[in-house]
Amino acid sequence: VGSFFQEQPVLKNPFLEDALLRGYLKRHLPEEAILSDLNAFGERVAKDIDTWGRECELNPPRLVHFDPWGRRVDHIVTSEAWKRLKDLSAQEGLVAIGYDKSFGEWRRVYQMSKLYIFSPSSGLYTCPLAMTDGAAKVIQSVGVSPPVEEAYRRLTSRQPERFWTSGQWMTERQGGSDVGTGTETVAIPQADGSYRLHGFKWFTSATDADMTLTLARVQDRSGSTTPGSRGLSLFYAEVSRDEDGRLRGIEVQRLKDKLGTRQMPTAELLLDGLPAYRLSEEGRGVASIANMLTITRIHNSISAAAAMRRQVLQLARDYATRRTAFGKLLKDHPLHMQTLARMEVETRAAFLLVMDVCRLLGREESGLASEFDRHLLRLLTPVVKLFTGKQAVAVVSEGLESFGGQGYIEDTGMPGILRDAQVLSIWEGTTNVLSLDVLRCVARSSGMVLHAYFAHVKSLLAGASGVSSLDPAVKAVGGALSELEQFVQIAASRSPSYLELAA
Ligand code: MFK
Ligand code: FAD
Repeated sequence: VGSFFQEQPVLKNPFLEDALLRGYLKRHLPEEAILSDLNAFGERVAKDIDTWGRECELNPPRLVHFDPWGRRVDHIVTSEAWKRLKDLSAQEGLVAIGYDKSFGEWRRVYQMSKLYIFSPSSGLYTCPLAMTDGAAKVIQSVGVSPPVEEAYRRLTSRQPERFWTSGQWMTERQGGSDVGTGTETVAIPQADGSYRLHGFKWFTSATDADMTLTLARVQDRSGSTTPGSRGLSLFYAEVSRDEDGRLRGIEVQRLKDKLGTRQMPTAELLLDGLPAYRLSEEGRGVASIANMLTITRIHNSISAAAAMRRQVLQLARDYATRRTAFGKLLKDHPLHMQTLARMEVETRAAFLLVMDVCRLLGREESGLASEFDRHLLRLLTPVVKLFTGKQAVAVVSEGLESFGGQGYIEDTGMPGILRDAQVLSIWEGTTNVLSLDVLRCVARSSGMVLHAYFAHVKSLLAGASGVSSLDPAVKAVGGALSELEQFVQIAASRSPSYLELAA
């Protein structure tokens, strides 16, 4: 009945379609080889990779506890597409580029641009990649030497057969945000200098990883441990199987039944004598894993900006050229276009903020960062993560509505984008926990991070080409900035320390 069938939105090359990304790269990184790599990758994303990502959603991982003869195997069975995405990630250098010195201070902008194109089609393979990148960063910061030299090479390899991914096992039942107090896992020293870990990790994503970084309390000879954050150390462990095919020192209790992120396995793990090596000094676990948090929080922000970009620019905008209502295409309804324009502005702001953080990270890692840059990077990392995580849920939800009822229909793939956006403000630190992190870093730097921020915004306003200093928007930002600066000065003069100011 009825002869009308709506044309569906079409995903085109996400690099070519994204004028903001291309404009940003042309200004900062105008290397032909890089632009053509991103173009070719964008083509691959639209033609093949998007289908693989969808396959991961349709064919989610499952846990097989026992083999047919009753032996415990704890096998996490993943889809073929998930495995292909691992190989592709190595080939395309999705982690490796970030460690390739030949790209100098722009290595992170290049890597994150690629991940930005990849993320909404990746079947959430960006999750293990984020943790893999974070683990490589931690290893680099503690020193690329045995026992983690080989792991570092594998994490940053472009060869699929050598490439490893890493987990990040921090959260326990008692301690998610508050890992310092809530971690119960203990590390028992062995005669050869290694450790055995015993405990229960409550959330471990992409649990098919080859290795992990995790936190535990070293037990002394009397069996006691030091409570609180100062009692935590950072450990490296490989996920391996013994001759009988059983996981060494790990039991996979169950896979989580989640609102979204269903493409990848998130498990509860019992650590029952997992062999591990201590990477940090005793008691420096949280400070050492903070390097991982910086990287994964930036990845999170890229995923948030990318989800908004896909929902708005690629899909909603395309649909507005195909769907007719009240006698004209949606693109010819000013009110609909105003809605899309608002989402576009939000998305642009998110993209520019996160790219600026990637630029700062690249400067820091190539030894070019000033003290000013380092302060900015420390301040803006939690800010960009908390801001874009929340923003993504609102913008993606609005984007869904721009398809009317079709946005709510499961096999359009759109509900999955919304479900997956919801996690971005939870994992890697919730919004409030990151807000407190901002205050702590203000306090610990005696306000220096704020001064760096004020100076940065002023230099951006002064350097904005083609924009007059009399422009109302520029004047408004300048006014708000001086008010904030004055507030900070008054508060600081009344408060004996920035710690109290933060409180
Ligand atoms: C798709 C892409 C996304 C990828 C997703 C991957 C899958 C999801 C994986 C996860 O969710 S993993 C679990 C993530 N968990 C968290 O993010 C925990 C959130 N809680 C916090 O971040 C708390 O603020 C924190 C646990 C860090 C508080 O612990 P403490 O022990 O009370 O911290 P404290 O005393 O403030 O700091 C201890 C040391 O760490 C200090 O160094 P010093 O001892 O040298 O002074 C701090 O400066 C340092 N530190 C803490 N946070 C830092 C940091 N350094 C740099 N950056 C930070 N953010
Ligand atoms: P809680 O800490 O109990 O927080 C509950 C509420 O209290 C939140 O609103 C929070 O903002 C608020 N709150 C907490 N402390 C404060 C405070 N001081 N002031 C104000 N408000 C506060 N973890 C891993 O380690 N590895 C993983 O691979 C991993 N994968 C995950 C995958 C998924 C899909 C999900 C959903 C989670 C995953 N996590 C993982 C766990 C995640 O990092 C934690 O859930 C998160 O850090 C929050 O911790 P929590 O669940 O204990 O929440």
